[in-house]
Amino acid sequence: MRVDILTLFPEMFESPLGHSILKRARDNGLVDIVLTNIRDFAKDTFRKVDDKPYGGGPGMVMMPGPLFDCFEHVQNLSPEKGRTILMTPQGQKFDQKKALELGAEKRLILIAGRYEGLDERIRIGLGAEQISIGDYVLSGGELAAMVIIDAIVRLLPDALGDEDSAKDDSFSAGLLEYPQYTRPEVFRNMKVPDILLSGDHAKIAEWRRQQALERTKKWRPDLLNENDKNEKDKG
Ligand code: 6GU
Repeated sequence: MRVDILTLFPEMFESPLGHSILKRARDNGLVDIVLTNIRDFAKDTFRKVDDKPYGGGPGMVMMPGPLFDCFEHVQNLSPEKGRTILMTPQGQKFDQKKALELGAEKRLILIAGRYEGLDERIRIGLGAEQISIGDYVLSGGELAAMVIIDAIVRLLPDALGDEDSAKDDSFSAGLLEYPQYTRPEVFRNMKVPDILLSGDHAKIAEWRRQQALERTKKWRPDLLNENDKNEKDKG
């Protein structure tokens, strides 16, 4: 899969993309992530990409010209048309289901803009879908783009060392994760549940399912309602 990112701050992506699972996925060719600086498409000698809002008001607005030129350049870097996504708090809320859906695409083009700042003609002209990572405002779409890339890439086949670890994730089954333990058996008077030491794999699986269900009821009951709704939608 190929992911293009259009941003004014490509350096922000270096560390998250250069470590751990994302680094390995890139090194192994599972995902090709290409950063393009929108400022390289500014037309004047000051490399200006934003201007004052028509009608007045605080802040600056991202100009449509450089972004359109940048987008057209990026789109032509590969024959695959791709799915274009504008990172914005006005977008559809991103979740695990969306991560799976986007992970099935051959190409994504993510545009990381600034909040008080996209000329409306960018949204309309590019016909981009809009995605938000939650109901709060970030200073720009960069962090949000990194969040969705991380969530998508770790779901790609072979991105994780252990084949099964993504399937068992929180949310994949619509439930929170069951509690995990490792050595030592007793830590500060807290003991690992006996069942996990029993070697009875069927009983362990049933215990884990039960724990996941209880924790979801207690901490995120909204997820259970969400699952019920999805079941009803299916008929
Ligand atoms: Cl995608 N962008 C910005 N600027 N703020 C956000 C967001 C995105 N998602 C939540 N808050």
